[in-house]
Amino acid sequence: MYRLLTIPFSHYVEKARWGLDYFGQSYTESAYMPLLHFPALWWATRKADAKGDSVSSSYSTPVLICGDDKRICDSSKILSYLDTEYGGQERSLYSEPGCREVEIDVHDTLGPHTRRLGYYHILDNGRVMAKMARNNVGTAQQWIFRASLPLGRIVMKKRFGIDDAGADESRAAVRKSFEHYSEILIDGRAFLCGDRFSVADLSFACMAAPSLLINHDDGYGAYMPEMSDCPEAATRFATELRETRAGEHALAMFKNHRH
Ligand SMILES: N[C@@H](CCC(=O)N[C@@H](CS)C(=O)NCC(=O)O)C(=O)O
Repeated sequence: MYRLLTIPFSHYVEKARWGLDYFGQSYTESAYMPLLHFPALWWATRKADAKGDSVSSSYSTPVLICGDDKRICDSSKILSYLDTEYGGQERSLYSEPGCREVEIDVHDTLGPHTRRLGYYHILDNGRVMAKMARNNVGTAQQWIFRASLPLGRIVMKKRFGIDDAGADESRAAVRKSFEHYSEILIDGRAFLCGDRFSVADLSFACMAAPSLLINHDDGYGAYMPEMSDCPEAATRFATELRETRAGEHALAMFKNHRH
């Protein structure tokens, strides 16, 4: 039985959760609101080789805790580990040519921007942030999170560069990525790489999710804000993206392959 340490609504976490579900592995989730995750992460990874990368720190989620006490830090490493353990020829997520390159590309160039935009749209809305906590973590954390939100906002804005200029930059980067993947899908193919569902489709769908406002009803594994709770700028952007080939593709991957 696995344990997954998470900030539950993170799209990097969703990638690992999707992998566990895809390979039919049972797991429990230890969920933390942002910043409240630090003590748990520190404790769980104190003997592990947790390193940050271009989009994250050594305190980033997801972390997979395996039965033999091994810790796997990073969504791509978790998927790759699960694939080696349970993939085989039939179920492998990595068999299609070019799929690993897509995974890396969307991790680096799409994921950080959809995250920044997601926070930009809701971080200052106390009611929506409280709803995120209420639907994702237990009562004690909800209270602490709400009490520490004024300070949390300052830290997170600084950490992720969340301001008007950052949002403009991220909107442009998300559009560029969607244009690129829409171009690939223009010939009507069902999957980004090769003939079957792969880590490319899974990763693109996850990294795109926050800007498409994909939520539980679309198949997302944690509570995300409903469209009706988001500011008009967010819903307008999501609607624009949902009308692209890449947007349709991400929604279809959640609908057809996220069980
Ligand atoms: N390379 C990492 C990125 C993970 C990541 O950036 N996680 C964010 C959630 S969106 C996080 O936990 N941030 C908190 C922190 O770094 O303190 C992965 O793919 O797992």
